[in-house]
Amino acid sequence: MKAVLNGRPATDASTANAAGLSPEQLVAVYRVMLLSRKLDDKEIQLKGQSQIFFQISGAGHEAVLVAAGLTLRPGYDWFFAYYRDRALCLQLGMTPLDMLLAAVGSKDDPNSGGRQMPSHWGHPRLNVVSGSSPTGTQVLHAVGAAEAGVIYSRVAQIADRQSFHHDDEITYVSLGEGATSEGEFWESLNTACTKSLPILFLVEDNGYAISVPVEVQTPGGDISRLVRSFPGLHVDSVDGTDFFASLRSMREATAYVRARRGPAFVHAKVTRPYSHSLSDDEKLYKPAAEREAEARRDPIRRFAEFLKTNGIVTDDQLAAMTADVEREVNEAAMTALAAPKPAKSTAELWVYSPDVDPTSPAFETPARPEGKPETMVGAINRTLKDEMARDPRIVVFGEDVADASKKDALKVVPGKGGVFKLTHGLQRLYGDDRVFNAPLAEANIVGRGVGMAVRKLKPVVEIQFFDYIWPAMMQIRDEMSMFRYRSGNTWSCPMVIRTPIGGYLRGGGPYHSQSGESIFAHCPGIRIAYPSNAVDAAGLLRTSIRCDDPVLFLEHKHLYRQTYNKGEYPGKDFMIPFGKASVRRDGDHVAIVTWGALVQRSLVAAQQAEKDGISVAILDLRTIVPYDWEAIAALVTKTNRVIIAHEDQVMCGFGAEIAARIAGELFEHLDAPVRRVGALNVPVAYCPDLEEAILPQTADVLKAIREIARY
Ligand SMILES: Cc1ncc(C[n+]2csc(CCOP(=O)(O)OP(=O)(O)O)c2C)c(N)n1
Repeated sequence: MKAVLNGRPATDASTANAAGLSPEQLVAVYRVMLLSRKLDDKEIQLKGQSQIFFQISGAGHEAVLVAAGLTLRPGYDWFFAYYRDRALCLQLGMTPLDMLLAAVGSKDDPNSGGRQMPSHWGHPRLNVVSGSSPTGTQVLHAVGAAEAGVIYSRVAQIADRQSFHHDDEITYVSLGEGATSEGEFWESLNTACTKSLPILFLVEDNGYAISVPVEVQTPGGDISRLVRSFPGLHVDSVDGTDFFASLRSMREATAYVRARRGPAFVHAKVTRPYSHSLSDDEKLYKPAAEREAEARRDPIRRFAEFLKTNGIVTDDQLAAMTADVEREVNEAAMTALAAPKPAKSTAELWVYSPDVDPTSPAFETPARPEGKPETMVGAINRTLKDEMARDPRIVVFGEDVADASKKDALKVVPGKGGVFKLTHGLQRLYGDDRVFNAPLAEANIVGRGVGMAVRKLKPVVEIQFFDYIWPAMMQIRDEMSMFRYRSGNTWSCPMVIRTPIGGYLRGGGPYHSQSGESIFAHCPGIRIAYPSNAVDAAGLLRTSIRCDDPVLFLEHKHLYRQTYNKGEYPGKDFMIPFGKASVRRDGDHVAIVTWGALVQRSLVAAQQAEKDGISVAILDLRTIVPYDWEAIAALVTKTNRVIIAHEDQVMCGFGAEIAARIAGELFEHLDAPVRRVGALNVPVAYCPDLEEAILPQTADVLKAIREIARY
């Protein structure tokens, strides 16, 4: 006779036979599910005792996750796992100790070395990539990782590419139904389908995002219904508390993806018996009847019932297994509690690569000037061409960066190559697999770059205008900058974001004139280069590409084609180390620390001040992170008067940081107040007269020089 659960018959042995699993395998499945639940229980107990500091459970999600883990291949496929994916990670090979070391924040935690909350999985040997906490960012990393596999399979010039991918690999990514409301989710489906990528989406739908029910997130309350119209996407909806239904669904989905028929999407309905986290109490918003109905669908209870009903285990054997699992969990907890915490002295480790130091002399290579003077556009374009020839792992993508996406068109047109033509000719030289257009979606561009960089490609992406970088801010601030730190130096995503910045366009208006380097300087983990001339642009871009950290490479639009900053292309190995400012003018009375478009304005102002007998030194910082403190200190010590001149607003501009440091560390060398020159605290207006009033001009710099010189 069949047992009845929640109005449905429990799966019988014939279903199990059809799944091709032996009794021993079925028992092993149950044990992983139970282990996952008991680990949650243990963590909840430890949190109650203040022995761990955060807990979020995978309870209710175990059946579909063990099914996924059985179907996918650890260390072969790639995994971007949601915080509920404890059972998946156990099935893939993570141990209870690996998990509890994260909970206690131990230095030996393989997920993060005590830097990231527990249940944010990461395990290099298994290809489980470090997870973060923003709910939807991982889907774009997964797209980039899946794309990386495709690129490795196609770009024959990558010498050791066979060791970086498998022809039938799958990238798995999971998320909650709430997270499908994030724009990044839709951006990821777009690219997964336009490029027919080998990626498997698993939406674990427990009906709530904290307290918000699915019908508030999703029109009609059913995400799989909405995504069915995506071309080429295999879509299935399944009861994720039913192990056998989940296994069937996962097998179908993975077969589809492995056969390279396209991406797959599995929508699994699960439960969430332990509230959202320990900070949440679902009784506040979920009625008792609903909770009781969920309890009847509990996957562990259902599977235990199946095993008993079909004579695979007895009650006594189940009890013995439970005791054994509890013993294993307790032992792991004892070991984890005794494990060492990271020393306080290590707090600053792993913000940047410990292996490659872009400030070192290795990045100081001589210029070998070639040919006639180039504009900054020419210098950057040639640097990209030479670097792409040197390293076939470099991929370039962004909006409009390709010459022509349509293959037939490329034969008969000159090619676009970027709205400012910085990437012109790259697609023609290096092919569509390495140079391609992205959809009009900035998070998509940066998020995919992160996923590719994690798999050791070198993305050099373009954000078309600095003014439109903001949709990518989550990816930049919470992902790109933190990957290395949050994973304890286990994962990293060295990549370059090139973007045109700044104003002085006479008509650029509020949305084509923005500055804002200080905003990114406030994100530990990113390096920022900001060249003011063609030769520096070539040298700094090469260093950006060859270094092992994420770099924001700021290209001033107004400086792209000036004649005053042209220079001979300095050759295909020329590099400038980061953190080395350039003294553009020596002087005795006043020092100006500057960068970008203010370098030229300061030079002109200095020439004028010279006529008044004021000798002005000018330091072009060239990189904002890191910045050359020694050079600043040397000039301040010499002149005893300093101005910091930048295009960005004075308020919270990067000059504030430098001024504060000078005041704090060089006070006794100052004969005058530290003066800042920058934009008014307003957006940059369209009308050229207003723009002129808003952005700092040569006359503003000259005025500051004269004022400061009077002290
Ligand atoms: C971008 C972002 N916004 C808000 C949060 C806070 N937050 C954490 S989990 C969560 C709900 C997620 O719901 P869902 O995706 O359905 O997954 P579930 O927790 O239900 O498994 C929210 C709002 C966050 N982590 N990230």
